[in-house]
Amino acid sequence: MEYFEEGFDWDSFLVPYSQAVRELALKFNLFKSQCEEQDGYSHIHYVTARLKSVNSIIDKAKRYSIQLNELGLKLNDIAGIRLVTKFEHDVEALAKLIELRTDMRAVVKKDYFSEPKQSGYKAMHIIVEYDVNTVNGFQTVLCEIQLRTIAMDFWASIEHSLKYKYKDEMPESLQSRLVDSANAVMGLDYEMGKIREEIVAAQKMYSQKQLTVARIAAGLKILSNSGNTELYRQYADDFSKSREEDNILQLMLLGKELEKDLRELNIGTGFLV
Ligand code: 0O2
Repeated sequence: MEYFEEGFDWDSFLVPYSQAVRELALKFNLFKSQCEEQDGYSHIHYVTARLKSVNSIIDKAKRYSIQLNELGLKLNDIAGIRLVTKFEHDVEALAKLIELRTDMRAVVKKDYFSEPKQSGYKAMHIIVEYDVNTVNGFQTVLCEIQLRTIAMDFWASIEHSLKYKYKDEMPESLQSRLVDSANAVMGLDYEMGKIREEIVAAQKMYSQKQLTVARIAAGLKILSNSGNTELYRQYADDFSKSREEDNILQLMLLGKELEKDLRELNIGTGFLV
């Protein structure tokens, strides 16, 4: 099969995929930060994105006997997004959220959670159709969104490089050690899942505290710049005390009061605690 035909321009072919990868990475990163700001917790721990290299595309196309003119329809991971989560629970929640999105259409779901691969690989893959508008017009491309836990991501990245090193000739002893370590990963994910609620609550409290402290500090700066020295001193003292006592409730109340006073003084528009 010839993958370097005259007239076939790989760079142009990859433009919409490259755009899809960048747009989707941005969207999922925004989703992550909005959830953190709003709820103090995001199902996404981090996002990675990659465009498959021409070399890997050709290798895979050869493996599956995919013709050059069939790549767009039959190779669904040219554009790849990976959403790494802390817990398996987050994977399920994210899969549901992806299916509800209106800017992409989930067309295939591969559930390697219910049925892990023989290698030990455990993840959820969702193939979506995604519309891009490039300078050359509109195009719908397929993109593979992989959802996996941080523990499985660690295992998979190691296993992937070993697979790359050994191709199809990985020694059996190494294969079986990898299966053992995949089982250990599954055990870890299971154990962490059991204390998930406690961990999530602690994280929410921590980010709520960070946010409140940052906002009070911003409010205090506004107050200081406005010349209300006495009120500033009073708030600054209460702020230091609440911080020292590590009293989140007191900090939140202080923030609310500061917000009210700034409003009444007609300064610091947009300051919210
Ligand atoms: P890269 O470098 O990530 O692009 P395939 O399993 O690839 O022959 P299919 O049906 O397209 O066929 O695959 P699937 O199940 O959707 O998986 C594609 C991608 O999932 C792989 O991409 C890997 O990223 C990941 N993956 C699947 N199985 C395993 C596994 O056993 N171990 C690891 N580490 N990753 C896996 P590529 O093309 O391999 O590579």
